[in-house]
Amino acid sequence: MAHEFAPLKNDLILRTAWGYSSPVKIRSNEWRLDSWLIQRQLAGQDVERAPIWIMRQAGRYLPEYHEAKDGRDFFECCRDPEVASTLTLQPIERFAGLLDAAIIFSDILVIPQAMGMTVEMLDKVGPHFPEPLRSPDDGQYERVMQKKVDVASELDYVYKAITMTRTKLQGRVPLIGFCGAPWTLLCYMTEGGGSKTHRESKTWIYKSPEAAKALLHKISEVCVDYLALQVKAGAQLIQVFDSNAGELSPYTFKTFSEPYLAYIAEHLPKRLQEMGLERVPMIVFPKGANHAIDSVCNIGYNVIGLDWVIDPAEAVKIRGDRKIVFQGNADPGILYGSHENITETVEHMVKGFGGGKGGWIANLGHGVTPFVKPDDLKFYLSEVQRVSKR
Ligand code: 1CP
Repeated sequence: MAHEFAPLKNDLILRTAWGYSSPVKIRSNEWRLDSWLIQRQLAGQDVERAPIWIMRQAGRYLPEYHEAKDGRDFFECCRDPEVASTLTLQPIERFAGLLDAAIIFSDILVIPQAMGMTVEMLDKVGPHFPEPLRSPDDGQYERVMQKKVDVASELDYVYKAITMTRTKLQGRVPLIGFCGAPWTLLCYMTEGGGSKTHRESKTWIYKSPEAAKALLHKISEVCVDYLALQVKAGAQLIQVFDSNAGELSPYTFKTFSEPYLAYIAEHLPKRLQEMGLERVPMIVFPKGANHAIDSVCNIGYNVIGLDWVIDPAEAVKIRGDRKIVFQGNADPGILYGSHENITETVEHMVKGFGGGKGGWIANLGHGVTPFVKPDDLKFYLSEVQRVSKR
């Protein structure tokens, strides 16, 4: 039984108390406008400043994360809805009033787990698959391809965590659900973890392209099922993380990544409609694939996440008058810098995205990295608010 989030009476009361308007229909019913800053921004309304959230805003750089985790295994924490919702809320509480969204505490690698693969999180190493997919002829590939993936039961704990988090949030900020993009997940499933050379994933696409495409298609179907159930459980926006998009050339990105991102953008709204649910804004983050911004603007996402390797003004020029919102994009490394340099970076970024008026959700160009001091992130958040205010 998948979890269903029943809107809280409090959501509306609280938001009205904070001076926001009540929900109305917008843009020929594309989705319901909730009156949080991000949603108003996405609806093309005039907003008072840029909304902001940060990839990996929960996690290792926060002392309270280590405290709450208390030495437990990472995936064990993901599977415990009480713990996952506590971890999701930590940055919202620490940076109260400075973050405009929460992102559910989980990982992109829960999909390979649901597809029957074992994934461990090794301390100071990262994800590890004891039995990665090594060739179309090995039994593991066959098993993964044959398995009927029941994301409703396999990932039930994620939906429970989402519903619990919505309840605990009490309407403070909207909640983002997410999944890994098919290409990025294929990399982890074939490499067995992170990789510098991408030997295995490149062997798959250049030696066995048809088997790789079959796997990418299968992952895409699972992503749609999984995201739809996250929305049902209460996720109000979704993000697809293609963290490894930059490993592909412009040509191979068109073959092995973009069509599968497009599949998700096309099929998720259809699935939600079949389930009697309203569509939610969709964000895609094709990290390192700035060559593809022009075409990714046309594949059905509302928001494109940008890494820091492209200048905001350049991205805005590529977008032209298309109704796409950008998200990003300061170098996460700026948080190791001085406050003067943080301010300078924020000023440049705000100017490049055209100020806080519209078309931009502030973030970093990738997740916040370990050893960042929480107070330096706090300074970044408050500078974005200050500088992007009209
Ligand atoms: O305690 C620990 O050491 C675990 C560290 C950790 C955390 C806190 C991992 C291991 N994953 C997460 C949570 C996580 N992962 C979130 C929710 C928290 C939040 O964003 O606030 C999200 C959205 C992810 C997504 C994720 N996992 C991505 C895509 C985003 C990105 O950073 O590119 C990827 C590639 C992963 C794989 C992964 N999970 C964890 C590690 C160490 C890795 C390898 C990549 C990496 O080092 O970031």
